[in-house]
Amino acid sequence: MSEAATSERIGETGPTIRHLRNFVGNSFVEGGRPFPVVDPATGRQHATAYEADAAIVDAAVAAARAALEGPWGSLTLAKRRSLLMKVADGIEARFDDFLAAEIADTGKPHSLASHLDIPRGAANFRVFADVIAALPTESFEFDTPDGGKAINYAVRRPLGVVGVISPWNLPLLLMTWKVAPALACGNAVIVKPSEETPSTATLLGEVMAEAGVPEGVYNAVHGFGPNSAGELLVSHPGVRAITFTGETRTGAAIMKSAAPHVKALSFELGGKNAAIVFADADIDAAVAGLSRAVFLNTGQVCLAPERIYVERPVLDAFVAGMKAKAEALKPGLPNDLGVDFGPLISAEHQGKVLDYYHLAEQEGATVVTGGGVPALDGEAANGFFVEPTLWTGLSHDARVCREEIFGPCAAIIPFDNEEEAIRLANDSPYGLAASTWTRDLSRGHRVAAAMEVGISWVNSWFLRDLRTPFGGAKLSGIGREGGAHSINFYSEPTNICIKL
Ligand code: NAD
Ligand code: 6OD
Repeated sequence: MSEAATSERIGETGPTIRHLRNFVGNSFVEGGRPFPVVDPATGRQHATAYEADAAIVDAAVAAARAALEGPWGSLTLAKRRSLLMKVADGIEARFDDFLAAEIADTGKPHSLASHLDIPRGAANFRVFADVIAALPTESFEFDTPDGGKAINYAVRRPLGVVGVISPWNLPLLLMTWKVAPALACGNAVIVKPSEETPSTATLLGEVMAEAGVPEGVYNAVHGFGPNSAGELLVSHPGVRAITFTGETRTGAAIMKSAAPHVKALSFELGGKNAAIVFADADIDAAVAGLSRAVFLNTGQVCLAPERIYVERPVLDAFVAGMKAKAEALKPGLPNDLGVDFGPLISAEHQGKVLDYYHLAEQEGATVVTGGGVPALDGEAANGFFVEPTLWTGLSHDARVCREEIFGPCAAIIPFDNEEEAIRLANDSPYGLAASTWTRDLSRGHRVAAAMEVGISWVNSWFLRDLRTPFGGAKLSGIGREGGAHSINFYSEPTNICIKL
C-alpha cells in the first residue's frame, strides 16, 4: 500500500474526517469525486468517500482479472482456505477499528455492533472456508450403449470477477456473507458498499492486504447506484456475476443493466414479513422474541416482521407486552451507557418512515405507542431518530401493512383460526421470512411449511445456521445463498465424462 494513498486509520476517534479511498489491487488509489459520509446518530459528517469513476472501475476489473490469471488462480484450495482464516483473524485483531467504523457509519448501538455485525464479519470467512472443504462433488458411473462403462464427475471452477453490491443496514455482515464464499470458490471480487456505509469495506481492504491475500482478489469501489459506481460495475463486460442485497426495485434495475451480458445473478431483496402468534404460544417468549424482531437495528433488518397476526384471545396481553418492551428501549448515542436503540440511517429514510407513521393514522390506526420523534438532548438531538411504534386497528389491506417500511414499527392484527392466519400471512407480494409462535409441535411444522417464504422460524427469529439456504420467494429474491447454496452460485461446475 502506498503511503499517500492509504485511507487514514478508520479506528481513530475525534473530530478528524476520515478519507475513504477506492481499494484496487491492494492499494488505495487517488481520484474520484468526494462525497460526505454522515454519522446518523449526530447528523455530522465523519468521513469523505471518493466516488469511483469509469477509470477506477476499469482498473478494479483489470486488477481482479490479473489476480485470476496470476497467483490467485493457481492457489491450492488449502492455501485459499488458510488465507480466509487469516482474514477472519485479521477482522478479530482489528475488532475495535471495525466496531468504530460500523458505528460511525450506522449509529447503531455499541452492544449490537459488537455482538452481531463484527463477529459475523469474521464468522462468515471461517464458515465458508470450512464449507468449501467439506463439500463433495457429484459422481455417476453408468453403462454405455456399447456395453462398456463410463464415469461422470463434476469439478468446480470459479465464475471469474464477481461484483458484490451491498446495503447499509448490516454493512460488514452482509458484504462478507457474499465475499467469503466468492473467495472460497476462487473468484476475485469487486465490492460496492452502500454510499451510506463505505467504512468497513474500506477497512477490509487493509485486512486483506495484511493477511497476504494477493493483489486484485479483493477490490472496493465507492459511490452510488444509477449512473455511478454501482451501475458501472453491473454493466461492465468484465464482471461475470452480480450478487446483490437491497431493495426489490434496485434488483429490477440491476437485472436490466446486467441483461446484455447475461450475467449470473443472486438477489436478496426486500420483504414485508409476517409473524403469527397462536393463543397456545408462550406469550412472554413471543413478546420477547417479537419485540427484538421488530426493534433490532431500529427495524432495519430485512427479516423484521412489520405485520403481526395474533389469535384474538391473547391479543390484549400480547399488545400490552409489546408496548412495555417498546417503551423500555433507550434511544441515544451508540456508546452511551444503556443505549439499545439507534437512529435510522439517514434524514431521507427518517422522512420516509415518518411519512408511514402519518399514513398509518390516516388509514385508521390506533397508535399503541410511538408514532413520532423522541426528544433527545445533546448531539443526538440532530440524529435521525424515530420512536419505536406499534399500531392496532389497521386493516390487513392498508398500505402500511403491504409496503416495506424498513423502520421500527409493526401493525398488530387479530385472527380467529389457523387457516385465516396462513392466508393473511401469505397475502403479500413479498416472501422473505416468517415467524410462528405456538406450543403445538404439529401446528408449528404445519404453519411454518405453509409460509410462502425463504426462511420460516418457529418460536424464534433470526436464529442463523450459516450452512442453511437463505433467500427470498416472490419479490424477495432470486436464488439461495448459505452453505452449499453459496458454493453452487459462486462456482461453475464442469462435468467430466470419462469412457472407461
Ligand atoms: P438499495 O437497493 O437502495 O441499495 C443497495 C445497494 O445497491 C447500494 O450499494 C446502492 O448504492 C446500490 N444500487 C442502487 N441502485 C443501483 C443500480 N441501479 N445499480 C447498481 N447498484 C445500485 O437498498 P438499501 O436502501 O441500501 O437497503 C435496504 C433494502 O435492502 C431494503 O429493501 C431491505 O429489505 C433490503 N435488504 C434485503 C436483505 C435480504 O437478505 N433479503 C438484507 C438486507 C437488506
Ligand atoms: O444472516 C444472514 O446471513 C443474512 N443474510 C441476514 C440478512 C439480514 C437482513 O437484513
